[in-house]
Amino acid sequence: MIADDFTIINGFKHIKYEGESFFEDEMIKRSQNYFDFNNKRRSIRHFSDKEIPMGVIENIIKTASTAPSGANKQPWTFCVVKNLELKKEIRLAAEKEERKSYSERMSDEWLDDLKHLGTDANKPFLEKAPYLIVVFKRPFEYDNEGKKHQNYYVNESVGLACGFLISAIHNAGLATLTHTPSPMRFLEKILKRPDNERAFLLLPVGYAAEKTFVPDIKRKNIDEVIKVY
Ligand code: IYR
Repeated sequence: MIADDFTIINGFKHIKYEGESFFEDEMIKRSQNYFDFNNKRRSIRHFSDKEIPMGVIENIIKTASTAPSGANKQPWTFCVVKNLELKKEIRLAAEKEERKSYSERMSDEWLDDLKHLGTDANKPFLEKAPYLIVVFKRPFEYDNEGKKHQNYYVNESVGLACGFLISAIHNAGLATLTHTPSPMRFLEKILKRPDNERAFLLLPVGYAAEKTFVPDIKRKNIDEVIKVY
């Protein structure tokens, strides 16, 4: 006899979906509130060095790790850097790449597009923020015999996990910045990551510094981003 709280598909156990659903009025309220909350999220460049409990960082990363991924391979590793010397080493290496990017690699149009954000090659937040989360993608895995196995939709999967991560950081009342010092190979070296990992994104995490200013920019209007068929 098969119990009604699970079933077998292709020989694999499937359990009951436990997702919640709501009556329409509740759904409207919740979706509006969630938007209002997310609409307050901003990327910031000035952090306080105030401590954050490691348990919060763990919860944030557990949330990121709930993201969907190709064939459920969860092809990501989140490195948490709190060590001051390591943060400094990362800052110096990132600034070295960024100086090259700003002076040689980025086009005039790109530099022009960045002007209103007030960015430059200096990245003091990489030392100031209490934590750096360095996200690595894992294009393949090794099995116990050392044979390689590809992961699937790795960029999509890790991009989604980063979205969840950023949202969880905001939910905790903390702030971050999606920092992409390019090229990012130095992060693999400094953190001594295995050869199946590639740096994907670098996120300083902390409280916003007191009186943080952010650029006065607007999100696109709903009519510009939605097309209903
Ligand atoms: N990676 C550089 C440049 C940069 C690029 C984009 I696209 C931005 O939105 C902001 C900055 C830097 O972090 O300064």
